[in-house]
Amino acid sequence: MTLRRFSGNPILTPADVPPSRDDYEVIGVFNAGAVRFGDEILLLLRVAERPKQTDPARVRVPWLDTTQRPARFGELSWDRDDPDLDVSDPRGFRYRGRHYLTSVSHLRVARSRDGYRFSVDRKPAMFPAEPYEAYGIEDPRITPMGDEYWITYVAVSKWGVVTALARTRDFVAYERMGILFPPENKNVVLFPGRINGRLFALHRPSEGAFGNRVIWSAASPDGLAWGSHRVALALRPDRWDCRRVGAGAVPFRTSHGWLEIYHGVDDGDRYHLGLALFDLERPDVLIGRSPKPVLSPDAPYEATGFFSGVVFSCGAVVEDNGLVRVYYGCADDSMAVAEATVDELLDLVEPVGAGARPAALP
Ligand code: MAN
Repeated sequence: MTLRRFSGNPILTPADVPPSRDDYEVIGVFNAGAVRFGDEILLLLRVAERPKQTDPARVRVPWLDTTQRPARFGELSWDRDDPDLDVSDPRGFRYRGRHYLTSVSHLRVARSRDGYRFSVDRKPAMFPAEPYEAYGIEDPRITPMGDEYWITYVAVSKWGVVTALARTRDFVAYERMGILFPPENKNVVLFPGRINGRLFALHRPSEGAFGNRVIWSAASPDGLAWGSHRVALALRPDRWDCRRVGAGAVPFRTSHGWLEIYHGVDDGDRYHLGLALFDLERPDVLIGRSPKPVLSPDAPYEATGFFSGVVFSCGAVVEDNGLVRVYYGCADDSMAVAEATVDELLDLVEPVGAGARPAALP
C-alpha cells in the first residue's frame, strides 16, 4: 500500500503564485509546511523566484541585501558560456569556488477549507531579512505549541545552510527567534509540546569527512538551546533510503508512537517518502520503520520537473476521523497532496529491535 494521490494533483503550481515584484518570475512553489488553523488548512509555501531571464546569453542570479530594511534584491550575472561557470545542477551555480542559488525563496501562506483547493496570499508571509537569510528561506515546518505555532525554516547565505525558528499566533505577525542549528543543518522538525518536561527535535547535520547524512535527535528545556544529540535514524544499505535521510513532516502522536514521514534518497538520487515511529515517552528512540517507501516520485509531475524525481514533505494534517493528508513538493516545482488513514500507515511500519537502532553516542 502507498499513499493515495489526490486526482487533482498538483494542487499548486508556479502559475498560481504572483511574484513578489513585476520583473521577477516564480519558478517553484513547493515543500510547504501544513497545519490546521481554525476551520482552514494553511500551507506555508516555499516560493522560489528569480529575475526574468530576458537575455538568453546571460545568467541572472538574485540575492538579498539584508543590510537594508526591508531587504532589497541584488543581482549577479554572468555570460552563460563563461568557462568558470558550472551550471550542472539547476538549483545552484558554482563560480570560481563559490556557490550561488539560481533562485531566492520566501514563505507565502495559502488557505483552504477542504484541504485540496487553496488560494494563495498575494504578499509574502516571511521574506528574507537577516544576514544569514541572504540567499533565501526554505522548507518551513509548522509545529503547534500551546496557542503558538513554531516554524523551523532553512536559511541560506554565504555563511552556510542553517535552520532558524520563527513564532506566530495568527500567521500575520512572525517573530524571528534566531538560529537553532548552525551550518550545515536542515530538515529540522519539532515535536508538538513538551514530552516529560522537555522539547524534542529531529535534525539533519551534513557530514564532514566522516559520517553520513542521517537523522539526529536533540532535546531542549526551552526550544532555543539544544543538546542531548543522538543519531536517531540511519541509512539502510541497498534500499530506497541508502544515500541520505531527513525528517519531513512534523511528527504526530498515534496510539503506537510518534509517526514521522521522512524522506530517503536512493542511489539514483530519487527522493522517496517513508515512515518512522518514535517512542511516545522517548521521542529520540526509534521503534519502527516502513521497509518500503509510502510514496515514490512516479507520477509525471513528480518524475519530471525543475529537479526531477523528488517527493518531499514538510507537513501533514491529521483529521479527527484519522485521515492523514500529506502535503508534499513535487520535483522542486509544485505542491501535491496524498492521503491514508493513521491505521493504514501504522500497518506499514515494522518494529525496530534495539539491535537495529543506531547506537547512542557516548
Ligand atoms: C534539498 C532539500 C529540498 C529539495 C531537495 C531536492 O536537500 O532541502 O529543498 O526539495 O533537496 O532538490
